[in-house]
Amino acid sequence: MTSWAGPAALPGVVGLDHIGLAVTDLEAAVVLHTEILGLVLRHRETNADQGVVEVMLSPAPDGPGTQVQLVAALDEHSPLHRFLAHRGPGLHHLAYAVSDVRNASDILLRRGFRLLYDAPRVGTRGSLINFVHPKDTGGVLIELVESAAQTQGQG
Ligand code: KFV
Ligand code: CO
Repeated sequence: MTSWAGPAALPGVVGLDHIGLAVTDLEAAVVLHTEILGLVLRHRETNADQGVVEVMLSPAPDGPGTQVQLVAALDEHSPLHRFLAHRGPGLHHLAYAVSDVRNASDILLRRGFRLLYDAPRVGTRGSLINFVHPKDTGGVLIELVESAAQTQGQG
């Protein structure tokens, strides 16, 4: 029988925010996801701290829902550049929406997971983000996202 979250499980996971895809050619990936797959382009942003240019797309025309994030390396110092050189384009990370990224990170830290940052950093649309090391999570880089609306107490 499948068990639901027990008392020791991470609190405040409120959804699957986005799936991150590492791409080498951002414009070609945008064409694939919009003109061929029919997703809606929602947002484009450069995040120098993360070393990426990113595009957010949504499969739902009437609401954002879970999004697809295309991430391309900004330069050769980017972690994306390293990933693409070693593994090539493809699935890069899963981003869970959490109600409180500091709390979620602290809980995971106390349980022995490696968080990439001591304090949250700025992600898409002013969100606060942290990552759990993929070697601690079955080979999947997990991003924790607290949206700017949540940070401002609006959601
Ligand atoms: N998924 C799974 N495994 C990965 C991985 C990934 N994304 N990246 C690296 N690895 C594996 C890699 O294959 C290797 O395993 C090991 O981790 C170390 O890789 O068995 P192997 O081959 O030894 P390295 O040495 O290539 O990488 P490292 O220098 O250790 O860096 C890995 C990591 C996860 C620490 C680095 O990529 C990182 O700092 N990532 C966090 C920042 C990031 O990825 N930003 C881009 C997304 S920005 C975003 O999503 C935003 C802004 N947002 O708001 O949503
Ligand atoms: Co992301």
